[in-house]
Amino acid sequence: TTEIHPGIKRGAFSQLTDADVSAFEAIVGGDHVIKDADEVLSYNIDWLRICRGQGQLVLRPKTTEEVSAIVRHCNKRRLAVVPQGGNTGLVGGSVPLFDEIVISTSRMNSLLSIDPVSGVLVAEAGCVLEQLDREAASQGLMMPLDLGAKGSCQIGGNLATNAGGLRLLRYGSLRGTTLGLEAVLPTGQVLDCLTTLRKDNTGYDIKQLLIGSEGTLGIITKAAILCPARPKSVQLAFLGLDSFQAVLDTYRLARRSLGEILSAFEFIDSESMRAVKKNLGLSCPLGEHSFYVLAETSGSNETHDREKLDGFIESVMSMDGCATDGTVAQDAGQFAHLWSLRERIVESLLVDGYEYKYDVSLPLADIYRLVEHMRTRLDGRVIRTAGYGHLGDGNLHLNFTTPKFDAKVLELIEPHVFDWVRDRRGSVSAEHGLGLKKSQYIRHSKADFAVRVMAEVKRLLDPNGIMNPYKVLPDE
Ligand code: FAD
Ligand code: S2G
Ligand code: ZN
Repeated sequence: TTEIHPGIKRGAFSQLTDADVSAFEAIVGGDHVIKDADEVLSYNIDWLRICRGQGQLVLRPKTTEEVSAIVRHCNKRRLAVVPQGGNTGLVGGSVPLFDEIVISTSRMNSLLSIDPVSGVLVAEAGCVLEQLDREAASQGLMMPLDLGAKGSCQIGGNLATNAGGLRLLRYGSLRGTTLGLEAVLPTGQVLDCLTTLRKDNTGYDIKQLLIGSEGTLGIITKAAILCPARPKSVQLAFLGLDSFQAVLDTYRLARRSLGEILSAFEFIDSESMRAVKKNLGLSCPLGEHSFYVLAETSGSNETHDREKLDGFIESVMSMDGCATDGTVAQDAGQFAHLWSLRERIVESLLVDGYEYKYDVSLPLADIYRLVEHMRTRLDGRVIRTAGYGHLGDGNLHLNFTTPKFDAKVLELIEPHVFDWVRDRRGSVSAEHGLGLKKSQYIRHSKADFAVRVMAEVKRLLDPNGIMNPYKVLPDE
């Protein structure tokens, strides 16, 4: 972290005392107050292993009441805290920067209810996404989001980061599929907005403030999510294309010919594919292409869906300069393998060494121009410049790798890449949030007055600034 943020100073928070530790033990029980340095270490290091904090204490509460009592104590004592779910966040938001106390939601993992008729699932924040999707499947439902991190990320963290993922194209964002939530505010007060109603137009929709707040406005403890019916038929086409224009033309065709059953449209460039093949030993069923596309359909009638998908593939293959190669997953194994080529890119890039990650929204026509521009700018300085992502959402994942952190490479990338995005009215963070790493670029995507209103809201809800300090809002 010091490599990335040499300038940030520890805020005027209290230091932890033995009396604090005893108070926490009285709240959650000694077994759930972690002081052992080795055990605490993993809670201080982020998934990318780039950020490493100096937190000395991890608390693992079981109930909302315990979270409330902990936060009330911390607020009174001005002890800084960082909420942590699955710790799969990619912007340094989930780990301490200095000695903040980690409040882990991992023990708050009860599924509270699923209504198979309305599709409403109510769960505690610490439920792992994949676990909830399994529970939903048992009722003929599915979670409205899917991420490569599903095996570890928790629904509380998904809400806090307003995670997008592979299904957003079809099911929208959590802002639309979250009906209610309960949270503990930085003063320790419990905010109960846990409705399960689809319509409730009574006053300001405060839950939306907490969604995407990355743990800076409170700790989400429960959520009510609207789950779609689990599709009876899911098909996956994997195409090889030789230009980004062909990727755009194929997407246009997919929207027109697959229409309502299109559930995901992801692209992978040749550098990304090389990384998963070389670094993870995964095989690609197609030959060498400049781009690969995964087009997934989810519907209720296999014959109908296959007919539409076959028709789409035929038109794409017959269109000049479009896809030159393609295959359709024939069974669950092939389906999972094709998706792993996309979902494991981030893991494959980590094998190169240090990963500089950029998650941006851009007008579709600009998406690959940025990759080519940066590839030229960094020519010879990096192992790889990889471009892939959620094309349907206009969301590019642009990653560079070097054997180890290189300050000169970072200087070549930032702020240039963010200026380039800002000049094309894109967003410097499409779905991962700002966390620690990108907070100083918030004004590249938000007007100054809007940032000032955010700071007012933060001051109102967190008067002592103890909730995940140094994150999201620039540290003025
Ligand atoms: P954490 O990493 O623990 O925390 C993330 C942030 O939320 C932190 O700021 C933390 O303080 C805060 N937080 C956590 N829990 C709570 C809570 N209960 N209340 C309040 N604040 C809380 N993200 C996407 O959007 N789309 C993707 O496609 C995607 N794919 C990924 C693939 C891989 C392999 C990996 C490693 C990550 C991916 N991510 C993706 C990023 C990450 O998984 C998401 O941001 C996820 O939502 C984080 O959930 P988490 O439980 O791990 O949260
Ligand atoms: C994805 C997470 C990993 C990355 O794979 O969709 O959101 O590489 C990303 O940024
Ligand atoms: Zn993503």
